[in-house]
Amino acid sequence: MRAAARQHQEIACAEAGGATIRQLYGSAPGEHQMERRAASPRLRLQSWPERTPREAVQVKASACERKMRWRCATQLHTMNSITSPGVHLKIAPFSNGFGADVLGVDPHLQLDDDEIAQVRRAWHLHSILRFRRLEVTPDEHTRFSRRLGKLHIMTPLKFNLEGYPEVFVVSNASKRNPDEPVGKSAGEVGLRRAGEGFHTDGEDKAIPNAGSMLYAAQVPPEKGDTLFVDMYAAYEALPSQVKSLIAGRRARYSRIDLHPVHYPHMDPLTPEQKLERPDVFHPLARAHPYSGRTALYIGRWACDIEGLPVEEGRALIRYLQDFAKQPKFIYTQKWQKGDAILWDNRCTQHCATGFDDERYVRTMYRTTLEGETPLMARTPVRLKLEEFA
Ligand SMILES: O=C(O)CCC(=O)C(=O)O
Ligand SMILES: [Fe+2]
Repeated sequence: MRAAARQHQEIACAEAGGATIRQLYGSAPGEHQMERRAASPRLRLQSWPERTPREAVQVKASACERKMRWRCATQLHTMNSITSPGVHLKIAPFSNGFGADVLGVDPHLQLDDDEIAQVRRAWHLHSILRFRRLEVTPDEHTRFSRRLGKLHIMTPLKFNLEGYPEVFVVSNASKRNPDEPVGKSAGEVGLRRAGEGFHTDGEDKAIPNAGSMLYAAQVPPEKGDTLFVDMYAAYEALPSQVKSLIAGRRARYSRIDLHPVHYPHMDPLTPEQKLERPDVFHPLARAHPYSGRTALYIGRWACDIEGLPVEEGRALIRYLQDFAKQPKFIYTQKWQKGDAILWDNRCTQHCATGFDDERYVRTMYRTTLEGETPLMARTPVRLKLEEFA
């Protein structure tokens, strides 16, 4: 065997040869270690399809090149947007490039076409954009969002703002007096305690939402933060064996199976609602249609993994969810009234955190952008499970 071919085989072997899923996760991150379970003796992971050494090198080189190009583009964009004359907005990235402030923006979000193009570019580069000191009406909020893409109308309609079906309301305010929390009685103006658990909007639908823009109309004096995860960074940091393991694989998302788990306090789904929310399958390694980068795509409605025994799939999902929750991937938004965050659901996850909702009111308005079918990322090595003969 030629040296290069042997080396290639050794790499494939080191990444995949004979390892069980349990062995691959030996070093689970964070405090939530994956439940230890007996590894199935029938599973064997092998590299597939075989790549020639030349192909393997090419794939690695082009991935490197893409990363370099992306870094250069990010830096150039940042420099240009801060210094170029004639560009109205300033894009000030947060310290690690995940997230950026949009400065110099009109408080009513009246932007010209160049500024919209600038916002769109910055959004694709930084994944989340923060706008501060806005004073937008629901009309201005929807008009601005619509310039970024087609708007999605959330169902059930009862949580949307009256007269504005495109504005979804996250709130614990009482309908009788919107300055008061609803407390234990019924009759709040929007969906209360929405999104408490890491997720991406619409992950349980065949066409998840591309983005969302959340505007803080009323905030509590403490807590009620929103956490955002950089899922590009999470993907990039995954051990190579895990990247190989998830390559080409899809998770099953099930509102039907997980509704009782995530919403035990709510009514069970009706047969009609179940028909409206059938299970869907999405790639675990997702290619962003505009940046071309690969993000880890996993959220709280993921149940198990196509082609893996149920328990193995669940363990892998738990591992990936815990991996993504590491503080190093998280930006915490501490809301002030008038803040808005525009996020990209294709490469981030988010999670609302609690506050004293019997004492304070928190009212957030969200517009939601229609998305596209998630793209499977092309990756250098795919693994398939084989049974021992
Ligand atoms: O209220 C929040 O912090 C976020 C809620 C949420 O998940 C959403 O609006 O998509
Ligand atoms: Fe959400």
